[in-house]
Amino acid sequence: MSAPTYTPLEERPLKDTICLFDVDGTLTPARLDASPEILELLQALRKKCSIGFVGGSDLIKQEEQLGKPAGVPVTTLFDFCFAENGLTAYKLGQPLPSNSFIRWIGEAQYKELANFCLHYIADLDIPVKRGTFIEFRNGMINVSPVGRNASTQERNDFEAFDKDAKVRQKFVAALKERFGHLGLTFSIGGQISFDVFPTGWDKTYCLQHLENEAKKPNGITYKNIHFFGDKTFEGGNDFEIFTDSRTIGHSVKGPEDTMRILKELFDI
Ligand code: M1P
Repeated sequence: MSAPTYTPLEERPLKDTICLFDVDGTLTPARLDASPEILELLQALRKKCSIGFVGGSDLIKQEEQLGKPAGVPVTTLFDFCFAENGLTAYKLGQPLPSNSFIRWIGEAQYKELANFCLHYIADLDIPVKRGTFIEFRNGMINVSPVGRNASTQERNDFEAFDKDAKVRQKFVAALKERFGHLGLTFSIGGQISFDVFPTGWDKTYCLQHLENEAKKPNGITYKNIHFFGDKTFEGGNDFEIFTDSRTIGHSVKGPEDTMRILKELFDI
């Protein structure tokens, strides 16, 4: 595919409508590439309204799953690209204001938080400890009592151990007690760790970029924000934006289902 040409946003038939898509499990099979069919359908949809994606991973991952299979930069395929839930954002290929965890929390408070975690881990009596107990990411930190260098076997062992020992649950309770005033969310999602990020930095974060559009000269007020996601159940990472009063939520079973709903809704 060569870089798609597009009609200016304000000249599209449904100019106050945008379709926002989760990536994994919605536009692509989990962790795999987008199919030519869905990429083509998205460009047909783009003739009618604005389109965007909102993914939890960084832009490199979305480039691999969406841009690479299309053979063009991912920022040319969508009007709005929201990586890391919108902390990194592009409109028509141009960057929008970005944000980061460290900018939000500040060095002094971050140091307190990191020191607390490292002391807490040092005092933990667990079967195995490896390395990288705090992973510093752009939009969050990831804290692991066993350490992110754990092998697959060590991961599985820790997960099994933690089911009974509740190491992570107790760790999170201690953090909430000590840092409750900071407005942080602690999320135990995987096998060996938990994520720490500012409350509200879920997928709803990207909606502020759309709201900002309305404030620009001749900017568009998006009255209909359709969101498509597969993890829309409580605890899933699409839940907040799916249930947000600003969006019209669609729960999908996979890319084929997304395509089916789009064809029905937009006659494409
Ligand atoms: O996607 C769920 C979690 O997956 C990983 O967790 P773990 O290493 O504990 O299995 C991490 O990438 C974590 O950030 C993420 O929430």
